[in-house]
Amino acid sequence: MKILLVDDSRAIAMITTARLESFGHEVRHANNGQAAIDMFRNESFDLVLMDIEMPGMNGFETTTRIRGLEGHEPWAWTPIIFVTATDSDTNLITAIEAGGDDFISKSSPEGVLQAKMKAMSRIAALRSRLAQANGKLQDQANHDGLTGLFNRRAMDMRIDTLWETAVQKGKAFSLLMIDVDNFKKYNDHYGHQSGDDCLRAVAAAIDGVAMRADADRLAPGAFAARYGGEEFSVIIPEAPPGVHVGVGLSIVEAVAALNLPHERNESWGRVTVSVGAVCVSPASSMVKDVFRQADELLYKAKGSGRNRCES
Ligand code: GH3
Ligand code: MG
Ligand code: MG
Ligand code: MG
Ligand code: MG
Repeated sequence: MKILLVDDSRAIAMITTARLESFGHEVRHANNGQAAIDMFRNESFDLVLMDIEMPGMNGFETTTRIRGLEGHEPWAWTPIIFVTATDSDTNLITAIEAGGDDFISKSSPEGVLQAKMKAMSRIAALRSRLAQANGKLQDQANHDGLTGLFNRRAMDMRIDTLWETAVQKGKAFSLLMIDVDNFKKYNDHYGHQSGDDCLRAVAAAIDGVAMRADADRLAPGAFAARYGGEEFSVIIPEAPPGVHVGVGLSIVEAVAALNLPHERNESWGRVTVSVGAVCVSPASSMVKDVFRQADELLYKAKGSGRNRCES
């Protein structure tokens, strides 16, 4: 285990470190509360052994502050065992209240610390597995399985936040709605499996345009999502004026440039998309209005021959 040892006494720290290292643990030492918090913020540990009496910030306060650090949600907590000279029930209660997990007296027999560390390492292993599983679930919940793009849910959630930010900063907000042309006919003609492959390729092309626009600082923060079925969207938060038009055109061109044959796509003969692109001031409109406007423009693009962007 990688252990953070917090103790103001250099002598105790040296003895404890030697003991723990002889059991194969890696030990880092902090000789006061603030140093411990700083180390904890920058590195991850499997266990913290925390002294209580220290000049300045004591062990309880240090622990409370460590537990309050961002990104240290209860399920991801690193176990903290208090190690102290005074063995009292009051200290145990305060230790747990402060966010500690266990308490041990400096005068406890050798094996007790070992046993408690073993118990804590089991819990730590469980916590880290939970954190991993949670991360994976989070990822799955936000991404579309077919294309790997953000899904509708993730997009809706991000929009709410981005919208608020744009309102606060007085910036414009852009939405592009993108729909594959005559895709039902594509499925009918080439089969559903090929339809899926086609959607993946189109998604990658759209994503590529959004990522490039973001990377080039042309449309900072631009991202693509699968809105549903054969419909995609691109959000440009804090959109510089006019940028949505260029991004929309680039998407139309990027998809056509894939040169995926689509015999039944009327005059185009290959896979194409239609785009409706809007840019609004969020202070004077609502999210649903932006979607309605983008839909109307998309409908217009469909009506005027497809393979184009209306803005
Ligand atoms: P338009 O140019 O007007 O958009 O015509 P369209 O045929 O593309 O539009 P329509 O809404 O009639 O058909 C969309 C089709 O997209 C129907 C549906 O089966 C297909 N589709 C939606 N999701 C998927 C998917 O995940 N995989 C495949 N292969 N097809 C899908
Ligand atoms: Mg001390
Ligand atoms: Mg559609
Ligand atoms: Mg449709
Ligand atoms: Mg379509």
